[in-house]
Amino acid sequence: MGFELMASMMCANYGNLEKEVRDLEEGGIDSFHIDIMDGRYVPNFAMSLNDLRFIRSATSKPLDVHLMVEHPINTIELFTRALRPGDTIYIHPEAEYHPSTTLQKIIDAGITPGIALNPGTSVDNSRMLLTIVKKVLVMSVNPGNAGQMFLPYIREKYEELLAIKQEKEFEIYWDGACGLDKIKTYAPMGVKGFVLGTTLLFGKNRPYKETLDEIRSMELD
Ligand code: S6P
Ligand code: MG
Repeated sequence: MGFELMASMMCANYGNLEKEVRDLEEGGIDSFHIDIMDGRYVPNFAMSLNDLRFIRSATSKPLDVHLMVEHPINTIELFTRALRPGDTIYIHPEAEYHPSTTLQKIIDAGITPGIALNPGTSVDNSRMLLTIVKKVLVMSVNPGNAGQMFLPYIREKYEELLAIKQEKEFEIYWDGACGLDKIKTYAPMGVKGFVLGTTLLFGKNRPYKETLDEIRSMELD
């Protein structure tokens, strides 16, 4: 079974972002994960719209934009205009009064719609949205920072979503504290892609290609 690997670009070396993008591409990354934070919905600021625009211009691979902002509807056009068909925008449903309106704007702009579910957000709260979205990003850490500890109670949510997915059209993606063990177990169960940050890919003094090759050649459970 094929699975996708995404690079969490908030963990990249901003001293030479162009080289980071090139090395990741040459290493065989499938897409670039862009974490946008507003300092309100989460207590941090990560990447900017300008970082996003730069990465969009530096690669032909898809971009995965994870909006951790309050009321994304207020600024959604800034993001849809900076992206291309094939790119994805994830919103957090609880950050919006009417998440389906925002998702519709994403769809109308030709961008793939997704929702991100926090560790503390139940699937039930977003059940109707599962008929609209193409992707569900399941957070295995609380949103806001890289390098956090895996929260084991989210396992239940993966199982619930994997069961619902049989009758719907969305795919499930992993975000947060993703190690080899998680890919080994969850890829065969049907999780489609994994966001790689400090746990596995960045800050290891090891070429990205070596790590990505190791992941792809690993024997799955
Ligand atoms: C967290 C963010 C994530 C992190 C990723 C980093 O708010 O949405 O995408 O960047 O989790 O990976 P790691 O392995 O450092 O947890
Ligand atoms: Mg993210």
